[in-house]
This record gives sequence, C-alpha cells and structure tokens, in this order.
Amino acid sequence: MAYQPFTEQTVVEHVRTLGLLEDGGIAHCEEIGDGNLNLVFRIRQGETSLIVKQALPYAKVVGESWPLTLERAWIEQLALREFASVVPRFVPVVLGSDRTLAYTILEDLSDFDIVRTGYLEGKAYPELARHIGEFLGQTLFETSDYAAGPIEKKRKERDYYNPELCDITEKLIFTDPYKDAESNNIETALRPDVEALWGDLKLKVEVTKLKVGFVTKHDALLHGDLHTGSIFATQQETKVIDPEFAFYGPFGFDIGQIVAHLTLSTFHDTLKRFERFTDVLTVWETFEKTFRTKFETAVEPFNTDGFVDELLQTIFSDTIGYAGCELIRRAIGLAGVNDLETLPETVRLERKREALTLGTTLIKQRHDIRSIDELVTLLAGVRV
Ligand code: SR1
Ligand code: MG
Repeated sequence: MAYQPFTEQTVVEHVRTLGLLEDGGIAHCEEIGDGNLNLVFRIRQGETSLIVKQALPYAKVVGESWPLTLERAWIEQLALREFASVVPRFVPVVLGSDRTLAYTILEDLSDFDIVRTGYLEGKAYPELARHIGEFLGQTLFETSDYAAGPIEKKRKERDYYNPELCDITEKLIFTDPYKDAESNNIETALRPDVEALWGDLKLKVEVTKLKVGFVTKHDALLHGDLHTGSIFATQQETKVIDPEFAFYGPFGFDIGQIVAHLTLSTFHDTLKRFERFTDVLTVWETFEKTFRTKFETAVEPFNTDGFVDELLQTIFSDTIGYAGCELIRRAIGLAGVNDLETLPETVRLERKREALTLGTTLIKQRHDIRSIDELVTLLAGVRV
C-alpha cells in the first residue's frame, strides 16, 4: 500500500484491518494533533482507545514548501521500543507501526496531561523531575559505549541515522537565531536586542562549539526534542513521547532541553519558580546518581578510576550550554512556545529579553558553573 495521509475515516478502516478494533462496532475518530509536524488521530470504540500518529511529508508548522522525510516515523517507533527495553514505565506502549505508511499506533494516554499545557493551567507533577532524571540516566547510559559495547553501539548508531531531522535542529537551534534568517520570528520591538546578540562574537564562537558537539559527538541515543510538549504526566506517572528527532548525539543535549523548558515555564508563571527550579535540581541529581551507579557496571575499557567524574563535568557544562541555546531559540526562532507566546505583549517582550540574556549567560559561562546548586541560583536570580 503506497503512502497516503490518513483521514478520520481511512485511519479507522486501516486500523480495523489490523484487528485492533472489533468488527462491526461504531468507532469514533478525531484528529487531535497540535504539534509542528504530524497528524495524530484518537480512535475510540467501546473499551478500546488508541492513538495513530502519522508523519506528513512536510513540516506542518511551515507547509508543503518544507518537505520532510517520512522515515522519521520509523525512527520514532524504533526509539520508543528501544527506550521501552530500558525503562518501560516511562514510555507509551507501541501497538503497531508501518514504515511505508509512516505511522505508529500507541496506547492512548488520555488520563495524562501534556506537561506544557498542564503547567499553563497551573498544575503540578510531583514525580516528573525524578522520573525524567531516571529516564535520562538509564537510557543515556544503556545506549552508550559504556554499556552497549563497540559492535552493538555502532549498529545502533546506524539504525538511528536521522540526518533530515538533525538538520532541522542544527538550523533552528544553532544557526538561524544567530543571523537574520528567514525562519526567525523576531518581534519588531525585540529587533535591537537581537541585533546586539548577532554582534556578540564571543557568544557566536561558543554556540559554534556547541553545534560542533551536536554534530560530532555520538555519545548515546537521544530523544532529540525533549521539551515539555514531549512529556505526558499525571500526579504519579510520566511518559516520554515523540522521539522522531532521535539520533546518536551528545549526552548533555536532552538534559539541556528539559532544563530550558522547565525554566521557560517559570517565565509564564512566576509563582512556580521555586518548584520548577527545584525540579531542575532534581532532574540533574537523579540523572547523575543513576548514571554514576550504572557506570560501576561499565564495560572494562572505560572503568578507569576518576574518569566518570570528568565525564559528568563535561555533560554538565554541555547541559548548561544546550539549555542556553534552547532559551534563545524559543524566544526568536521558528517554533515558539506557549509559555511565552500566550503572555500579554509587554510581559512577553520582557520575558523574551530575559530568555536572550539568560541564554547568553548560560552559553558563555557554562564552564564556570561548577555545580547544580550554582546553576539553580543563577536561573533563580533572573528577574521574573
Ligand atoms: C520544523 S519543526 C520545528 C520544531 O518543532 C519540533 O518540535 C522541534 O522542536 C523543531 O525544532
Ligand atoms: Mg514533537
């Protein structure tokens, strides 16, 4: 069967042929996708409720003028299955997938909130930071050379060859925000601030170093887009979704992304600063403890005394740098976030300026910040 984007009708017919719905009953289907790239259908019939996520051959956020590989759907289901083999409780169950039709069928998590939306409604997720720290510690370690061994690791790197999606990240996070690129979304009143940023040569050199790390380090399997819209949560449970940007990249990238988005959520709701910065602390501490404990089982060539301390220091400074890049990109690049975009104009401009200033500080000072307490103090020191 050749690729066709599903409609609410054809997706039900197709899922029926897979035996995932009872014959004859009436199924209700709704397209609920609100992301930048894909169609997402929820199908309900009796007790059954499931999600079909299908890639479109272009970036929905821009339109058909930005063609995009369908292979990302295959990568996404591979990554979900890989994560499930390490931490099944932190990912949704994959019920089916098809490479040609570019879809993944998933358990429906309708009891869960998208974390970004929940935060905007003032909700809290008390287990989220610990769960994400553990997810990161377990998956980053288990997919790295330190656990997988040389042959298996290189086979996996090949499986997650994802150049088109990496190219999006390279452009939208590391390149376009630092020049007058068409993809940028710069509010007129912010133009002088952004031009000052473009004139900051030291910053541009540091961003280039982080970009070089992104394209050359193949440390572990990353989610690749770990923001609060890629996490579902309840009061007790956490599920990571949407790893279509998955690839082998630097350990610190996903951690930096989540640090940035926890920070962005405080720009919307200043009353939640203490809670969210405590979450930043918990994510890092849980990641570090999990990774360090697992490192005791590292395969023999890597378990040299003292090595893990240096490795964690590098991951920490990369985390800070990538968090800084994400803050800047979400303030002036393509794909803004509702944490900022839903604010009234005067506040929004002020917060975006703060995102630029904080992002710049994090990138430039990443090697001087020596502990998570120092980082949290710096984040919390921002006037919001
Ligand atoms: C064209 S895609 C824009 C952004 O949406 C995704 O969620 C990623 O964050 C990407 O950078
Ligand atoms: Mg996504």
